Amino acid sequence: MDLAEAVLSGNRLALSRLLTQVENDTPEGRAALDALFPHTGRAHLVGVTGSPGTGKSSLVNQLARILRRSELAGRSIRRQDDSGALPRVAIVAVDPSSPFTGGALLGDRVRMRDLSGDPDVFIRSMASRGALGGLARSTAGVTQVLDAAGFDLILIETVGAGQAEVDIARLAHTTVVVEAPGMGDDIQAIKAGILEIADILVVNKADRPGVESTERALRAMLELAEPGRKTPGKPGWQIPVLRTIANNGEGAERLVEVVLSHARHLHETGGWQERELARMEDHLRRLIQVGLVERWQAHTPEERYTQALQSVLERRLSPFEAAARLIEGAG
Ligand SMILES: Nc1nc2c(ncn2[C@@H]2O[C@H](COP(=O)(O)OP(=O)(O)O)[C@@H](O)[C@H]2O)c(=O)[nH]1
Ligand SMILES: [Mg+2]
Repeated sequence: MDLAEAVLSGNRLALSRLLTQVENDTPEGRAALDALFPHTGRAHLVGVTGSPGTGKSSLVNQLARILRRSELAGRSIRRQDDSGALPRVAIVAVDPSSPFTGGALLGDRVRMRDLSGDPDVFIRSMASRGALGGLARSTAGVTQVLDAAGFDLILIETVGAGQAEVDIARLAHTTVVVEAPGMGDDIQAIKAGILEIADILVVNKADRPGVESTERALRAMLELAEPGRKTPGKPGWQIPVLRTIANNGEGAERLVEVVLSHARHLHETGGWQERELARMEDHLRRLIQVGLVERWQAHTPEERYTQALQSVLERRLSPFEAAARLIEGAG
């Protein structure tokens, strides 16, 4: 049995192995992704993003716990397959400082203990490496594998700090942006442009002073942003601003409900398909870009590149001229 088949049959070890292959972009990983792709498209991808320390990991923990708790699941949280089973949950932590990584702090390990041992919860940390959209690409691959492996909800934690994170957030059907009081006067996420991709805003650490002013600032931002909103799948969705205390789980149930209702909203309004289109377009464009650059690099001797760069430095060629020559010469 090959890796892809083993993953489809629910083998966790095979799943871990394949995720490593996909992260390293090996030929075996690519082949398995090709084989698994027809089995994808069922999972609800939920991005959880925000500045470091806002409580994303804690919140993701709470969400997973709630989704796996039977007394709560009695409401609307069931698998789509009529089995009556609880949804299977995967967590992908792209945050390099995430407690899901090997160097976890003691407190973080304690937090994670609630989830470990549940065979229907799978936690994976992404190594934070790779240039040229590499991280976004491997995250896309990892979520595809988890989707094919039958995880209903895939929670993707990213640090909202730059374009790479915005790109990763774009993978999600539902994006939760997490803020916390006292993160400075101007809200961090706005600087990163991440508010534009938010479907749900969370003010975590609602036990801390300043929660009202953070919430007010977010609402004011929403009012300003609303007219120009062009993100696919948005129509008719009022971006809610929720308060949570991820430490003790307060507000987390409500957040789960809102996340699930966002998926329902997308399905009912056709927003899901729009998002799928946008997601796949984004992914495909990225693969083409990376593939073209890789091909160009393989055909361009390093010296040609260095010489062209030198010519630009000496003002003998403009950057445009140099780029054009390098691209043409690459055949
Ligand atoms: N007071 C308070 N602390 C919190 C809350 N949520 C998380 N924390 C703490 O904030 C710190 C950072 O949390 P973490 O989940 O690792 O944040 P991340 O960097 O966004 O993933 C940890 O020490 C948490 O225990 C909260 O709602 N209230
Ligand atoms: Mg974290």
